[in-house]
Amino acid sequence: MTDVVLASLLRPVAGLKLPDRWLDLTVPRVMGILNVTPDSFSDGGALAAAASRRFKISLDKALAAAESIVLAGADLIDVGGESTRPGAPPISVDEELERVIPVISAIRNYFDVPISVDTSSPAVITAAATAGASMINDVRALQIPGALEAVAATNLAVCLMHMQGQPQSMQDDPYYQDVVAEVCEFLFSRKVCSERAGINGDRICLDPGFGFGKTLSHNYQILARLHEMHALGSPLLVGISRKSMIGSVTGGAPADRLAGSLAAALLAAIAGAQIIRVHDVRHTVDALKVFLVARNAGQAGA
Ligand code: 7PJ
Repeated sequence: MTDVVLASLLRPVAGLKLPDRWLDLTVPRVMGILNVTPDSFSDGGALAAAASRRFKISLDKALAAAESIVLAGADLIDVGGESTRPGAPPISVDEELERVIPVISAIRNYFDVPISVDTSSPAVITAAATAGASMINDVRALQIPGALEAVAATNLAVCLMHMQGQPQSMQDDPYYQDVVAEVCEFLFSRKVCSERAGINGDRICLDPGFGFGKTLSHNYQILARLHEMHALGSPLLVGISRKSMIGSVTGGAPADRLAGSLAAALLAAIAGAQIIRVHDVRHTVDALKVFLVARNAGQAGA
């Protein structure tokens, strides 16, 4: 009996409500990353470098990048204008609006893919909703004053992520007694705050925030115990792609971390993570196809 209760507590949530559709999460979904930052560590800021010369070029390039993400099989596309890598400088709201809103509108015009927007700013949240976004991906878990209300005033889904500290200093000396318990406590309290503010539970997903105020050991403890986080009762989103927790183990620059990233994506999928945020969409989609066929074969034989 205890096993049955435990199994139902840890059963992954089956879907997420987006404004215009129900995102079925009984199979793992892939979120493709589209950075529109000059200082993005993984693409060298190529898109925004073009933006500083002539905006139209940037928009064309952003659309081309979005197209390749969609053709590679992404289920969601995550547009981000603020770099949150360790030590990154903050940017102004105006600059963030200028970077992301035209890209959201353009993607919305050309593709049917749900758009997630990597932002913490209430003004960007509101503008992103108007421009046709489906989800807010907030590494600060809607803690900036006005952010909860801004999401609640829309019908957008939201991803609440855990971070210890702030991007500028989060890797200085991260400390936890029990990293999984503390991450879960934080996410649960942010979920409760969001629901109290009027955001329905079926619109919320949660993310442990790999690399955000965590040592290598913390990151791998979370990955190893990821399945426990289903007890939070929300879909789990994870971003491990090309991060230093991969590079520290395999060596290599971010662009050379594909195999390690795929191993981590697969481990997350086996643990029941429902949305995997990645740079290498095609390869991750392929890896997850193999995972799914094996999972279905196991279920058919059971
Ligand atoms: C994450 C993110 C993550 C969510 C970044 C990078 C650093 N959003 N934004 N989860 N990471 N939800 O892409 O490596 O792990 S920025």
